[in-house]
Amino acid sequence: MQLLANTTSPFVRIARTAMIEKGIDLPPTLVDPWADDARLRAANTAARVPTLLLDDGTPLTEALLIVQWLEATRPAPDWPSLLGPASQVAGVLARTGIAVGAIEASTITIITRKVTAPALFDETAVGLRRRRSMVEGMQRLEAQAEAIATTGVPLLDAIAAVTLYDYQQLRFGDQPWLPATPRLKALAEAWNTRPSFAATRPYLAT
Ligand SMILES: N[C@@H](CCC(=O)N[C@@H](CS)C(=O)NCC(=O)O)C(=O)O
Repeated sequence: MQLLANTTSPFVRIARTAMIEKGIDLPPTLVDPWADDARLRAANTAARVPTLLLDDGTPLTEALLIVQWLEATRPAPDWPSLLGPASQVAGVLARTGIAVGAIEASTITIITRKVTAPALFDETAVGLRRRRSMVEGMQRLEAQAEAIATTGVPLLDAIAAVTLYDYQQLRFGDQPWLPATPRLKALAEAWNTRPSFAATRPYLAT
């Protein structure tokens, strides 16, 4: 198995954290998705990370599809469920959706800056719309933070919320519009002591 990844992508982090929790602690194969890496191009027509190459060569793409594969192939009770008991799944997925929406707005902002440079995409009408998605997504998750467990095996909502919080700090930590989210901060601090989170924290490669 090979995980094509980079050091910053929040989608990579969701997939990697989930994989580690399901017992697959695979050192990532670092690629630059923007450099048209041949391995990435061959495996994923979208040329994006994460891309997980299974042992039989099957390429899995899209972070949440990788999570689906993990849930299907390593199900509870032999493996921890990332969705929790049936009565909690809707809430877990609803909170995950909020986090993923804000994560997508963040990565679109970072990616589209490459298109519009030297003009800053962030201040355009669409850029401001994406900012609103980030701000409102973080605020809504902050309001629901107490529903996200902080101990035991993390569920998908915890993985996505911490991934969002840390990515926002990395990319937009100096921006005045970034809302204060003390509950999400505490959630991130709690989970980042766990190996699957600590090993996947994003950093800017030099
Ligand atoms: N929907 C995809 C998004 C993956 C994605 O956008 N990855 C970015 C890095 S954060 C990438 O590889 N971008 C390269 C490109 O867009 O060409 C997922 O869930 O995995």
